[in-house]
Amino acid sequence: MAPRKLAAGNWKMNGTLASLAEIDRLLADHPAPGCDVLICPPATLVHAMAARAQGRIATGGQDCHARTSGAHTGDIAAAQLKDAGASHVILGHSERRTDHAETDAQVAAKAVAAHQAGLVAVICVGETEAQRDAGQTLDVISAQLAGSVPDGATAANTVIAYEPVWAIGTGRTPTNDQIAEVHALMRDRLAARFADGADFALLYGGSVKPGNAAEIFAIPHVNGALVGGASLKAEDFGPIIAALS
Ligand code: G2H
Repeated sequence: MAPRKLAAGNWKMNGTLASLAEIDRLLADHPAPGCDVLICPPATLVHAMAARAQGRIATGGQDCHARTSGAHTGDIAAAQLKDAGASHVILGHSERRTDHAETDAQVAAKAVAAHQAGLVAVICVGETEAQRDAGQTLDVISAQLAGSVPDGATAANTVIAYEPVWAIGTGRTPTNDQIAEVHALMRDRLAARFADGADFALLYGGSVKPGNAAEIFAIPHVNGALVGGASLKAEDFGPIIAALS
């Protein structure tokens, strides 16, 4: 099995029920995309989005708790996301790692919970600018993969997103060679650890937009993108989906 191509949108803390009109526009403009399409809205919109998209666009959460239930005010269990209609969940996004001090071990525990609930875990890794400047990028990515991806991961239940922290929402992107180097490393690491490591979908994320998507998708081992700002409007996300299709 070759890795599946995936255009994933991360709405972050943006959007209201009115924003779901973008789903209608995407479905009208791209009725039969040549790749999987996923949108991860705020938790408040997961159920409504899943109902609106009717399986033609997958719906995901942006985080889940490692436990299945209990006294964890404000948190959401993986099974609750599944119950609301989600099929995926983003885990270990750098904004979670920074804002909530999430560790690799916590991300791995959340991924186990996601898998147990039947969700695909979209696990994010990425170096800071200081780490890149210090020549530590490959070591950082290797360590995050080793620590954040649980032993039960398979190509069917896990997607990896490489998101350099310094490229997120900044308009800056790595060079094609820098993306290629990290994606080749991730492929090697996954293939060394998992029987189907060659089949995991590997996404690039960080300031992907219509103008740079095709170039990024041409890089070896880039199987799609995790898109933030440019996923909010169909007029931006649509061309990215088309570039991957
Ligand atoms: C990186 C990305 C989406 P943006 O966080 O995960 O956001 O495309 O806005 O840089």
